[in-house]
Amino acid sequence: MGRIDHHEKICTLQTYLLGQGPSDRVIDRSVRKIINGVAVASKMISREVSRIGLSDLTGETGTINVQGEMVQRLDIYSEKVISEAMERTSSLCCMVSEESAEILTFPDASRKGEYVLLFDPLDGSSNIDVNISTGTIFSIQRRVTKQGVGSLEDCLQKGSSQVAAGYVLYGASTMLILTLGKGVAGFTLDISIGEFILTHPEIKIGHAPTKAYSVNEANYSGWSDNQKLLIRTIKGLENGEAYCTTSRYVGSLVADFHRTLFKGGFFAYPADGKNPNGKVRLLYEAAPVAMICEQAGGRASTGEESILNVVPESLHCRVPVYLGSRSLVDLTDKVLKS
Ligand code: FBP
Repeated sequence: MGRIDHHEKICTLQTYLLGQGPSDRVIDRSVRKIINGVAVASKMISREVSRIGLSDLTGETGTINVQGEMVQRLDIYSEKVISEAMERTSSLCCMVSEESAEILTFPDASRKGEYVLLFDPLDGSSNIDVNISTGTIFSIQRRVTKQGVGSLEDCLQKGSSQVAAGYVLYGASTMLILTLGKGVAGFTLDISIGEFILTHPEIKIGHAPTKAYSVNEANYSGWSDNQKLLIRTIKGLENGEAYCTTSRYVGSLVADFHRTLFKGGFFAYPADGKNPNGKVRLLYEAAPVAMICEQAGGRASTGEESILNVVPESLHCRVPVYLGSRSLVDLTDKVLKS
């Protein structure tokens, strides 16, 4: 009898959301439609990312977005395919995208939608044309207003009320990491059948012996004394005891967080002279990643409070980010408050 092929026991994203996988929890129909919609759009983005250099989606559009960043063609393509997939779900009252200054709504569908999607269509886009990993990050909130098209009130909710959060990593393989508030699961895209297959049913933050710290040290001169003390302490320069024995920095939040999730360690984007509130956006970058991190047994802090407790001030507001293994984020809070 031949080797049993793993795929004969496959659990796809759809079957997982229908409670036919390891968890028998059936997810709300609208949330299922939204997550499946993001999954379909991310397959299209994955195809285009893997064809960079071959397609006319390479390079910049020549326009600057609300963040003051040069917009890449793939940023716009990614926002478009996600928006079109979401319109077909009729489950959203509105959306917030990193690439759009204002709230996005659909003329007809928005009225019926019970949820809000907040997303970064292509994170790390400055790495696209050098073929380094990028990603799509998403957060789903239940609307708070009663009816009609969604409003600012529906968007500016704390991370602690997220119904679901996830990201898709466009790396050596394309992976979707998802939490629905009860643990974290990972799915790998099998391009031979075009399905996200459950490959990591229960992700817990890693405990690799050689933990990496991940921060852009080029910003060091703009850090406060306590922030400098924190990084020196982690590197063992303060008392000779290194908490992390190596450093890694890709410059794509999704890629740097994914490694931290699977191997343990520490990722930070502190506030600094250039970025007084840090660089990472709260609603569609920090909050979803923080929910995944904490659901996997890690911690996510601004240095003052849990990222999930921060009250958003505006659609594109930023927060300082310190996340990863509990012990390292506990150390962060202790040093930064000292
Ligand atoms: P976008 O690419 O979505 O704008 O995200 C910003 C980002 O690229 C993060 O992914 C990453 O963590 C950070 O900026 C890197 O910033 P820097 O180049 O300043 O280190």
